[in-house]
Amino acid sequence: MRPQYDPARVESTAQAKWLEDDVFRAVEDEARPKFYACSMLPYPSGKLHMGHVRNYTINDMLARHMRMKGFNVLMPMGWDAFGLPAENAAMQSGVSPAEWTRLNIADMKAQMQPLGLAFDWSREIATCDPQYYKWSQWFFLKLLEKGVAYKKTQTVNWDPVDQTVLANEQVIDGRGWRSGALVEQREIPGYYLRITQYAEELLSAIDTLDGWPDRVRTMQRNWIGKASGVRLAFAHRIRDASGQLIDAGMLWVFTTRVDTLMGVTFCAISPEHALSRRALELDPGLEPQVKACRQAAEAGPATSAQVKIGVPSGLHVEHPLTGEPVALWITNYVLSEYGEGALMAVPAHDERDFDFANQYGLPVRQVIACDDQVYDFQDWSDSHAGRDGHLINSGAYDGLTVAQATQAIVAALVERGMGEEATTWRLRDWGISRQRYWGTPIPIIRCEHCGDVPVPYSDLPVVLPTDCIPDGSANPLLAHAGFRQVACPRCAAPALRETDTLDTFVDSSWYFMRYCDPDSDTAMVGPGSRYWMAIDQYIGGIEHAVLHLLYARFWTRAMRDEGLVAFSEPFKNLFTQGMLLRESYYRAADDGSRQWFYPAQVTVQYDEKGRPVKSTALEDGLPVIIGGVEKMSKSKNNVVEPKDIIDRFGADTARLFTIFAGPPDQDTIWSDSGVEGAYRFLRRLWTFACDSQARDGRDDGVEDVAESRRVRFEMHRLLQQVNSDYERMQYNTVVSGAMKMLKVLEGGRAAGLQVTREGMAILLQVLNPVTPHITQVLWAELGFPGDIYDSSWPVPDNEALKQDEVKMMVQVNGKLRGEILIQADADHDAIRIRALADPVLRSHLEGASRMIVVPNRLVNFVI
Ligand code: ANZ
Ligand code: ZN
Repeated sequence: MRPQYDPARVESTAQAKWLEDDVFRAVEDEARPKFYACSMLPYPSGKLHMGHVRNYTINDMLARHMRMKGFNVLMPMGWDAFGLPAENAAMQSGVSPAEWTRLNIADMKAQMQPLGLAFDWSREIATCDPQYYKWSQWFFLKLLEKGVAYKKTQTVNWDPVDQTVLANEQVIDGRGWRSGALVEQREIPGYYLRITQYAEELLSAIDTLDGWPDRVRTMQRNWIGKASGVRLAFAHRIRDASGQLIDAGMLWVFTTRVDTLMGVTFCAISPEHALSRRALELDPGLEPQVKACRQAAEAGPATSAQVKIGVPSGLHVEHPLTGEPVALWITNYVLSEYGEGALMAVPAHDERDFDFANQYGLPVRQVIACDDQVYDFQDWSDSHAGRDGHLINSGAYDGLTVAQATQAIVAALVERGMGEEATTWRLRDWGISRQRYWGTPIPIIRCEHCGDVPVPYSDLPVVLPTDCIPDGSANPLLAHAGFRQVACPRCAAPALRETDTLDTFVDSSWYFMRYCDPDSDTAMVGPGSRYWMAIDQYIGGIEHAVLHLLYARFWTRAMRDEGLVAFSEPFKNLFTQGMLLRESYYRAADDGSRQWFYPAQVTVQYDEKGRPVKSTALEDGLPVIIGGVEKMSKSKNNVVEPKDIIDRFGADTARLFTIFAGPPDQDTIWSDSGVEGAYRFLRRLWTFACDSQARDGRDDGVEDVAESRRVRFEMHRLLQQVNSDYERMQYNTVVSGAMKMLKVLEGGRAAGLQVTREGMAILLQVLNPVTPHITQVLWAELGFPGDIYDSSWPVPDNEALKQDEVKMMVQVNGKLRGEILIQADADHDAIRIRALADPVLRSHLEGASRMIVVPNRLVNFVI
């Protein structure tokens, strides 16, 4: 054994073995319990960053740990290979998105390889592979047959200069990111998936996801946004140009607080509402203000913090209970897609209405009071919005509690035919058409005679041409004659292929099932998915907590209803890892821009608590602003390159540090000294192994029995702790547990040889999932049997955990009276007998009726 730890050598030795024995290929085996551990598939940006290292190490630890516990483990990897960045790169570099993506995948895979992750690469998929997206197309057609997929017009961001549709993130301050042109809203046709049909089920099943973080479950609930309330009508006599009453003379609104109906001081509608359009016809002078509302509404949902604007429409509606006229306002804060696209405003009890009323001087009428308190409404905090008051200023309803009033008012509305109980959802159907090139082609052919014709199943996949280089203007497929011009599958007349592609969220909604049957060309999913699914542990970032997870849950149900799978929830357990952060430093230029410094370019002074207080640049000694700890980002020059760390210290150190740095589910600050500490620990481990091997050779036979017992006790106690940390995925304390184990072994050199060897085996095994290379090589060097990654996970030995005798304090009525030596974990009777056997104690114990025991430490007799 070499006396020096040489990570490069160790790591290539270990990896050569995995490759040669194809160790991580997962094979279905009904006789063994399975464990499917999966990371959210990465976008092949080409650059592996430390965040990836952390995520995949977490995944890897789980997979290796479960394997050693006897599970048949699957840990696959693949690529979310469609999407906008490839098109942007193509514009800059002239390389086609297909080529760019292919190179990036190869690059990223090469950067992952040194990390020693136990992926089964034989199952690798890329979503841009026709063999994969063929099945997304196939399933889309199935959904279309069933009516779960359907077509309707949608509003999109249209760049009039580039003649292209823009994604929301490509619109910056209302202008196209490339052309700078003012973006228009256009209505164009697109395909939708009826996720709303599954809303109730998607919501109620959240309760069963007890392996998910609570905050993600809450985010899912909020996104689905079920609200129970009342739909009610304000009557009106507003007619359209042809003299017809608009909406049969009813303005419908949705409210969750019908008890506040007598507090309504105006009604509000969105600019898209039919009555808004009529108001504009009647008074064209409203146009500029309505347009401003429309633009403000498009800029984003009006949360209570956002500006609310509005204009009186000049129209009135009638209060359903009092018949009084109520002014109708057109505003930006009414969502056209929520509820009825209209609301009854109760400024006294709804904050959004309150802000708006204040701004436009509209009346505020309090109708709910607690303890008869009347509010002065200087600002919102003076008011009361709760449901625990009773009614005032509400005529016949005065004095009723909120619950009673709700019942009574609903009854009155129902009787008049002016209202009913109703449920509204925030969730909208999922628009899946993207007017982009680099995505899964939507398998539809547009025929002049037959309309939209589905591509016959036998003609799938519709292969995306890979020779296009987008230039930022219209979708290049429009000009691609070879792709676009086809014969209509129905009437054979010349027709045009759909050029829209599927939202990349479609690709990521079921890739994890495809890993189970990656090569099947006769079915979307097969026997593999029956064996492996559902995923036992899904791992990914909190940024996907809403859309990706919701879409995948929906898509899985749609597959279930097609008879393809037998389960509804794809992810039994979900782990959301934290981000890696690092300090950032900058100087502000006169134009407000920032010049970012690398941490290596500055010196920092810290206060006594270790907080950075002052920083100067090395190059000129002048001050630099401390930008705080931020997510690692290239633009802020605070990225750590995995390659640099691996080259200097090896992959085991990189893995060890990113795991040790903090709880894996929390954001963690990177520290260079931490990396060096991790490296030193591995060197110490190596040195200790060398020493113990040398000692093994001598087998001196000297053993201090008490010391042996102490070392075994400590090691098994730590093993107990580490095991429970593994179960909770508290991997950072797994590492600190292993560090303590090494200390115990180093300090216990007088223990017997067998005890040291046993301890060493435990230490190598618990560290193996974190640092698989060094532990594997040492395992072999020290002559332990078999391969460490197939050894069985160590269990604490109860014998070792028994402490022979412990000293217990004896109190009587809380006063210390003496102590006894007794077998550890003795029961109450044994403790009483031992205490009574002591002549001094016995004299104090007369009449003792009760005893309180703190195990192994203290007993208190109560007289
Ligand atoms: C009167 C009222 C009084 C309301 C009150 C609330 C409190 P949430 O609260 O999110 O569950 N609303 C209805 N339709 C809307 C639309 N299209 N755009 C914006 N807001 C709309 O949603 C229900 C409440 O949101 C409804 O109850 C309505 O305001 C408002 F003290 O009606 B409420
Ligand atoms: Zn046709």
